[in-house]
Amino acid sequence: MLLYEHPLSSYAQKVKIALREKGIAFDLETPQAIGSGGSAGLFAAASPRREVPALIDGDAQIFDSTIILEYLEDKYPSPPLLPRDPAARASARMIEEICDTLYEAINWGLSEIRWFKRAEGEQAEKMLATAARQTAELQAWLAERLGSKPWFNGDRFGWADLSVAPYVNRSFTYGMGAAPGSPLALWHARLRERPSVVATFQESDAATGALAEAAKRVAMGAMRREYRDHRLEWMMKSGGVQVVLDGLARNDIRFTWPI
Ligand SMILES: N[C@@H](CCC(=O)N[C@@H](CS)C(=O)NCC(=O)O)C(=O)O
Repeated sequence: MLLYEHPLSSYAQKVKIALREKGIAFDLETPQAIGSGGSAGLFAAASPRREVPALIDGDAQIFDSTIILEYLEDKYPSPPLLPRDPAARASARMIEEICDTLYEAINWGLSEIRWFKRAEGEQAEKMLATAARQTAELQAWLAERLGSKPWFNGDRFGWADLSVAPYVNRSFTYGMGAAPGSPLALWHARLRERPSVVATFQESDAATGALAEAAKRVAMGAMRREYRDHRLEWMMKSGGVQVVLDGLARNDIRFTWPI
């Protein structure tokens, strides 16, 4: 199995945790020109939006983290990552949906400010404050779903947990983690003991250094950031209308295929 990924992609992290939990051997490759929209070859054929993750398994070419998780669960049902109970399965999927769309967009917006320097000074401060408030609201929603259970999935770690993991972990690295000693913070500490998660977060931490060059790479034309669906909405609703207009004027942002 070959997984096209980027170690900083939360979506790729979900899939790597699942592969490791299931004990499936896989190779990793970061597609050339990822982040520019100009990728080619097998990756681009497998992933028309030119987004990671994409999984190649023999003749099967699968894009989108949720669809890849479903494929893995269908093909390798043991150990199961989804709970058995229909309501618990629906709960796992709803948690994943909120994290992949609304939570991810906040983290992404924060990286646009912090690493890509899309906003600075007072504008950046305001946007950071908005992101902090939104993050706290989503974490409160997640804490309610967790309740007194050890895992979002129930008694055992699973699909719901690996779907929350990259996003809440990123919040901690951005200084927007859950309050120390809170159920969500204790869940995060338990999470960070699992070998599947340790390996995945180590890969992400190792790649963080390259972000120092992010704004320079955009200015050089090596990257055109994908302002898609929830990410674009986050910018528009969180004080970044000018960021979008500037990016369009400089042609260093792009929308999703097909243009
Ligand atoms: N819905 C997709 C989203 C994947 C996605 O947006 N991946 C980003 C990285 S986090 C990407 O590859 N973007 C293309 C680019 O930046 O060029 C999934 O769940 O896999």
